Amino acid sequence: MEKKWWHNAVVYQIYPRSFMDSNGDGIGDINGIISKLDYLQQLGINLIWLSPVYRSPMDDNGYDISDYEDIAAEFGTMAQMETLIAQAKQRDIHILMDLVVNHTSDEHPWFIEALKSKDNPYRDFYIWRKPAADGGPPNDFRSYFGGSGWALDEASGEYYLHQFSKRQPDLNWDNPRVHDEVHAMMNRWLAKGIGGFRMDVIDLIGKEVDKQIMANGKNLHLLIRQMNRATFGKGDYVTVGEAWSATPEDALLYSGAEREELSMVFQFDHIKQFWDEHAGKWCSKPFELASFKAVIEKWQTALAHQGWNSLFWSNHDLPRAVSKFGDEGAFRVPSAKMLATALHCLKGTPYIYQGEEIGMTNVRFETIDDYRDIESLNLYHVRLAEGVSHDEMMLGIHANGRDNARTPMHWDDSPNAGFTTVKPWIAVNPNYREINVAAALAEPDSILWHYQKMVALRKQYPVLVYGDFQPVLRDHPQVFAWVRSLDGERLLVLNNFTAEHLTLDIPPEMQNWHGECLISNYAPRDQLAVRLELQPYESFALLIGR
Ligand code: TEU
Ligand code: CA
Repeated sequence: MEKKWWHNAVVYQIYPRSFMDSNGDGIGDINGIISKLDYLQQLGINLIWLSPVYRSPMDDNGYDISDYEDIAAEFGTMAQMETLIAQAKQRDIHILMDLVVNHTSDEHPWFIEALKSKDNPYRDFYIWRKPAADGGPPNDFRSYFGGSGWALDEASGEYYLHQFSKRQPDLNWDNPRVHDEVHAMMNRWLAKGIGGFRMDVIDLIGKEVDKQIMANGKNLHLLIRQMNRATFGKGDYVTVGEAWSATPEDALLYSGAEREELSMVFQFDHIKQFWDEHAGKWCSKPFELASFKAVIEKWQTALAHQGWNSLFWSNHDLPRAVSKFGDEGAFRVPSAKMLATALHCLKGTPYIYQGEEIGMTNVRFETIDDYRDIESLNLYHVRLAEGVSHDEMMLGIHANGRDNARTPMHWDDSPNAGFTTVKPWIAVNPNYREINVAAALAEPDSILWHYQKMVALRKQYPVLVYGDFQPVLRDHPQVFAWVRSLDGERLLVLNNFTAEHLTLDIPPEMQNWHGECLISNYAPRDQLAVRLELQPYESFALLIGR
């Protein structure tokens, strides 16, 4: 496999609205991010995925863009954005901008023009259909944010498509003028010295609307190859596509070296597997290790020698990692460290979502009024109208609502967790007095220093980057273990995924394994034996001596 500069890099995702407020308006901003670059350099990350900071009416917190080449006033100015890019680069950190081109805001000039008349030159930048015979929406396609995916434009009597909110009209990627405009915009951002792009719902841009094929439409990969050749393919950039529909076969199409498409994709099998078939994320199934292991092994094996995996437990749309896969209570610290070791010892590019490195947890606001996320708010009302009880829906939002990830970052135990000096745009998680960066920096054995060590190990040990993945103890119901091997070097990674003390019988062929324990969340383990007594969530990585 051709080695890439970013193969041993770790990505840190920033949700600007909730990261750091520098001007006391309760909203995080670009100068706030700049003020924390030394902290990120100390953590050792080399890439920042920056969720949208572009001009936007913020119907979906910036994923509804009205100007791709201007910065939202509440986040700052283009000059500040250029300073962030430059100051990050000085610290060997490269910025991945969020590319949201499946849709724009309904305040984008293209859409404002399109609304003027059916023969406006920008009309065909969007997807219009005549009403159904009953005057209603053209078909029964549902928006991800509830309700119909079609909105009526009274003036023209036609409906436009919106897969997300009605203020996020979908762009028509069958229109080559859309390609040209987007490619030109991307090249202007690349010229500003960014490191690449995270691409929002990229699997949806090739949609075949009338067949209601939204994801993986027939032209999708052609569109991505065209984008590659017209923009980032000209340089050594990092591109990661969000693809909720992706299978391992799709991922090989997206990230195969000879494909000239993307560096990698975000796939969500390890997330969706715990969603209810019918209620989806609003009714989550309990975590179950066997099927979880099967999904991770599937992806590690499928992209073993071709393509490249992304590795993440959470992001700005998902619940907090330690709440979903670990323990928020007595074992929050060891389980958060186990999740760090497990993720960073798999093959692919690891992503750390802001706050994960200090073990931030989900939040449980009592009333729906404390929530801000358009998806949660919309679906709360939609499902209550369908007869779901308030309590049941609040359970769903507490478990999988997107605001779990969006409460302000905990910098210290001062009011509002040191995020802002005034009332924040969304309430702070009350556990900030215990869980915050200042406390973690002061505690040598904290989750934060564990992440820092894990990020550093990735730069030291090529086996962590390029080593083959081989599961061991496959049938163990509570332990997830594997061996990474490269050029005769072997690394055993063993994780107790439960709060139980476990007696683990070691297979004969592994009993004399010994070497250097690179990282652990309890006492280092530098040799195995006939049997191991594992602590709750115990995890270690053992570089097996030759
Ligand atoms: O997300 C795509 C998406 O489908 C998820 O938001 C979805 O709602 C799911 O329920 C996740 O929990 C991307 C962005 O990441 C998200 O923030 C935007 O809201 C969305 O696209 C529209 O741009
Ligand atoms: Ca601010």
